[in-house]
Amino acid sequence: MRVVSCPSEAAAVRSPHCIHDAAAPAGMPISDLDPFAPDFLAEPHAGHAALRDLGPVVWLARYNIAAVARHAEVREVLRDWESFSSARGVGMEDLERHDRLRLPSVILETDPPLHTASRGVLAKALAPARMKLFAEEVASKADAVLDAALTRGDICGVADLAEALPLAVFPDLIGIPQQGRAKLLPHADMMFNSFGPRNALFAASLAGAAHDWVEELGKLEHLAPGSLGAEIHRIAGERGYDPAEAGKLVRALLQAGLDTTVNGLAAALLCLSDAPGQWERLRAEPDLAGAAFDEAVRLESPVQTFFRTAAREVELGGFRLEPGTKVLMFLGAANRDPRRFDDPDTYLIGRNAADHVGFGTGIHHCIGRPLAKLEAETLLRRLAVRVARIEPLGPPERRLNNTVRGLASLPLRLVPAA
Ligand code: OVM
Repeated sequence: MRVVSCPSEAAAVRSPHCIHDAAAPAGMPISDLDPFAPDFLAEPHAGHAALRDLGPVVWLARYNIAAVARHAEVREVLRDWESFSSARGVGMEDLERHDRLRLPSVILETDPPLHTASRGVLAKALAPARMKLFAEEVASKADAVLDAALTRGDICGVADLAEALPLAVFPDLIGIPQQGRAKLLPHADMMFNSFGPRNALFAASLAGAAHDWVEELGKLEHLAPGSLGAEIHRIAGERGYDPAEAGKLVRALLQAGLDTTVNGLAAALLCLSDAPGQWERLRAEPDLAGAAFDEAVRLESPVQTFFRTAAREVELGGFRLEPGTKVLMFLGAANRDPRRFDDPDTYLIGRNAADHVGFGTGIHHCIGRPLAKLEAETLLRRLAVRVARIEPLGPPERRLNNTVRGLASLPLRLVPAA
């Protein structure tokens, strides 16, 4: 990595996708790394270490934005929603100055009080205590997915497990029709690319955009009676929402809840197949299934990055940021910060990783986490009981995305338990 030291040099590395014109605050370390370049996304850890080591805040000269990669500062930015606003967008663009490419999310890209109201509806529908309503259905679908995988023996961990269970569970749970479900993952891929710059990855994923369809699906008339989607409408209605606003909450869940869970599960399968000792530990103690998932989310951080915008003049890491400065948070780098975690690059299902930021922290922390945990914990627990060994059959392939660290394929051999 090259550290750019003078402004004229910095101008030379400006990305063609740069949409900001702010200048680095005096004295802030400057980097010319492009964290959205394919080689960085494929293998981000050396770049993350370099960014952490440059300082508590770094200026990214390619995009004219500030960035934080250490655990302490990522946590600080996530928790100080008054200084670091979500309402101006949690992607690269500043929604006050740039065209909005995404449909406005009424939860992800809002601040209190609007955020508080939206959050309250989804929090009630997705409360941890409600997850037992779904436990039996998830367990029987997990066993069906495992039946099919064990029949094959040699499988793709992504298609046959990590995608298979959430695809069997999530759309039915929300209550959407069968028709068109294949659009959900490509649409999510486009959505998560859209938080980054308008680079080639984003352009290629635009073909998967299904905005009108996802918006239509949020309407009560398309949602099965008694489903989670219908329940969201019911709770929202009680709180004075009109049906169109309630539909936006269902849409947010549809956009955010599938791809993330798929890649969290894929991460867990990757970690477990790469660490036979940890797999043996899980087999001996299947109650560690939830911890095995959580530790994989720490290590792989399926959601790698989100942005905030300085709402006013703010101080961060000893520097003063101008109002409107974009701040890129490297969740994945924070989760491997040796300042916070011992042996940070090692998958250890018994570690206490409680304050990792893979699900965020503060008022925007992942609202779907209880549901993701239910799906992942159930599958990993049944896997630990029913499978003796889970072995890599070849190298996994990455699926590159501006936000999501994911896999395209994960060749595995499953050896059934006696
Ligand atoms: C939303 C949304 C979309 C994508 C991701 C996400 C992880 C939220 O529409 O609210 O959060």
